[in-house]
Amino acid sequence: MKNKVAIITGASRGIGRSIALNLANNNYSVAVVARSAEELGQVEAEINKIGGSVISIVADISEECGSTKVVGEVMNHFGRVDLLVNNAGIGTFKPATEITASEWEKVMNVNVKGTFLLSKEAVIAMKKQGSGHIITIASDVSKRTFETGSLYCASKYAQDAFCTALRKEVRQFGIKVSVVYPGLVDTYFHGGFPGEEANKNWLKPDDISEAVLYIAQAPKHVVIDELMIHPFEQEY
Ligand code: NJP
Repeated sequence: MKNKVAIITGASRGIGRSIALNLANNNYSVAVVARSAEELGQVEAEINKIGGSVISIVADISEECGSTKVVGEVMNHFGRVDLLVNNAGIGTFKPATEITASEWEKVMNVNVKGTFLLSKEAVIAMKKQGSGHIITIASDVSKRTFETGSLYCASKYAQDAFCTALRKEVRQFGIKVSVVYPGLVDTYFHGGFPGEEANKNWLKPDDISEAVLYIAQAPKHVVIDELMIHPFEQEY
């Protein structure tokens, strides 16, 4: 069977890297996207090593030219896009009175505008194909809030709302929209390094990539709209 083609944003490390490797291991051709060329090159090399089909695209997904570049290069190289994983994301955690306007814009631009821009370009391509799947890595804080989380939670609520509305728009074109809501995952996201003792019971990136694979591989007549996933020890 011809490989399906997946775009994974934020694939230079953490959850996105694991999703890219897992999809490549399961016969997807993958386009890995992030800003850091060097880290992206390492992921590309890892996928080549396992015999996968991969291109890496250096782009800032919060810019319109970045998202058009990503989908344009994927269409040129692979001729189609079956799966978009909106994974790239950032966070700033502080009391609302200490958040600057530029911090607000930066987080909203990556988490919300980036998801919108990539999804828009992917939907245009998927509509022509009559099929496709968009999976967004949102957060459990798309559905709850916490102190110092006003900016991050606002961005994840908005990202989720965008995806939920998009789901209603694109079902008629054969396009599925799924959202994953992770709890704590042991990555670089929290400012430290993966593997620290304090995070030993957190989810691992591979836990999320297994969930994404499960969602992506659902039969044609099935869609997993939402998947909430937590470390067993994390209260929700
Ligand atoms: O984070 P990290 P995670 N354009 O920091 C990329 C959500 N989440 O894997 O551009 C393009 O290790 C960045 O690459 P680079 C979270 O909100 C996490 O944990 O080279 N790419 C890197 O590859 C996010 O949506 C937890 O710097 C951009 C990647 O994004 C997703 O999971 C909990 C970019 C970030 O890797 C992945 O986060 C939760 C841009 N403008 C939700 N800006 C958690 N870890 O606990 C960043 O509920 N990237």
